[in-house]
Amino acid sequence: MSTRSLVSSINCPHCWTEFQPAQVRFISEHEALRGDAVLGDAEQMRFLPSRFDARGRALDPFGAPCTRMACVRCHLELPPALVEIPQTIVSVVGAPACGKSVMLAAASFSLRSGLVVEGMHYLDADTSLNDLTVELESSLFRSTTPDTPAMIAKTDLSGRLYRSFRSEDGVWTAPKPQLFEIARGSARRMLCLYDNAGEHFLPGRESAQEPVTRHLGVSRALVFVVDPTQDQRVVERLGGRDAVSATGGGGTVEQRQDLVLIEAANRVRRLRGLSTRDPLPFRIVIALAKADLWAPIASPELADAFRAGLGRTSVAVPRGEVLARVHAASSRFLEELMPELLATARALDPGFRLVPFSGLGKPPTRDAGGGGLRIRPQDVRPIWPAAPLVVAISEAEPAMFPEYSVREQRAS
Ligand SMILES: Nc1nc2c(ncn2[C@@H]2O[C@H](COP(=O)(O)OP(=O)(O)O)[C@@H](O)[C@H]2O)c(=O)[nH]1
Ligand SMILES: [Mg+2]
Repeated sequence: MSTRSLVSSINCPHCWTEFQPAQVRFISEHEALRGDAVLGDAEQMRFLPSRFDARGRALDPFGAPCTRMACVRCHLELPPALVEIPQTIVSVVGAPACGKSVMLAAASFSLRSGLVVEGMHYLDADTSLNDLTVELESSLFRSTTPDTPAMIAKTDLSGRLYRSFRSEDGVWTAPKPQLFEIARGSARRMLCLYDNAGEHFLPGRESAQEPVTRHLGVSRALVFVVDPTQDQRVVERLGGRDAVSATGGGGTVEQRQDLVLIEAANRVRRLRGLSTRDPLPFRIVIALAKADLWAPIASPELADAFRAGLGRTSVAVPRGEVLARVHAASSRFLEELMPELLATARALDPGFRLVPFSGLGKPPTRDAGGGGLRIRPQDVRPIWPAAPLVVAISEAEPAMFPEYSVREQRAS
């Protein structure tokens, strides 16, 4: 029998309870064991095994061998790899309609292609759990009708994206994690992401029993998605509200995205018991979305990289020195048009990183019928869609991605 090395502790990706691998519950297989105290009558009973068969499988009270595992507290199923591979939770946060869902779909689709980072493998850890990402990808990136215009639906505030469980202290809601196994050389990590609705990050929107943004208390990096086209000053430079909102920009919304960032940082501190003087426990990566729209007014270099309609896809993460130049150019752009966002980021994390990207690569259009914005899947040309996530993972796991760490950039 091969020896397995276990992680020292697991953070449940559903409810974030921390526990030791030896405490993991198993999901019973015998049909007489239907009904679970936490998940209700429709689910198989969860149990802490005391008997195992010769192959090391847990035996349920009726003697059936079991291999599916579940969390100690919420009893929701865990991919078995979680007991062996350390987990990296990355929080993706941003105001409503800033482009989070499009980014997640474009990033996971391109990461699967193997073309994003040399030598990096990326697999779904659990296809049934990852149905959200798979569904997001299928509307724009794997469409069976690539010439029919489509768009990703607005992320629900409740419903399918969340599951409920009962614990001693009431009924809780947990967002569905999307889990990927990433491997490079001999290093392996479980990457855990969530697609929250942007409304959940607006100040005052979190309730205790619906801890849908509580991943901020355990995550190893923060990807804060900013849509520059939601800012009035950018809107003016791009020809006004109507022009911007007709191309996928946030021309009709006016949100103080710097306040959403402050709210996220406050939640990070509150959930970890940090004082306002303590530095944040991770790096902030600011993902500047929809660069196809605003790069032309930002700098010639960015304009060149993101020229809309150029018809080329570029999913590989740019090299460290390109990332450094793009950070500097984006910083000058924000300094001029969104200085309070830049100042907020700098105050929260002096080492913050700016990474522009475009999930669609070109603007969607409104169909003649006056419906919503759509784009033909065959026209989608993501540019650097996974770069913000990869930079965030490289900040959390620098040994795995040395070429994107800041140390490397400064040396070059
Ligand atoms: N021009 C352009 N528009 C985008 C892009 N990504 C998203 N959009 C538009 O922004 C809208 C909101 O995007 P979505 O990902 O649903 O935002 P979320 O609320 O943050 O998840 C979409 O319906 C598109 O119209 C992009 O890369 N370029
Ligand atoms: Mg969304």
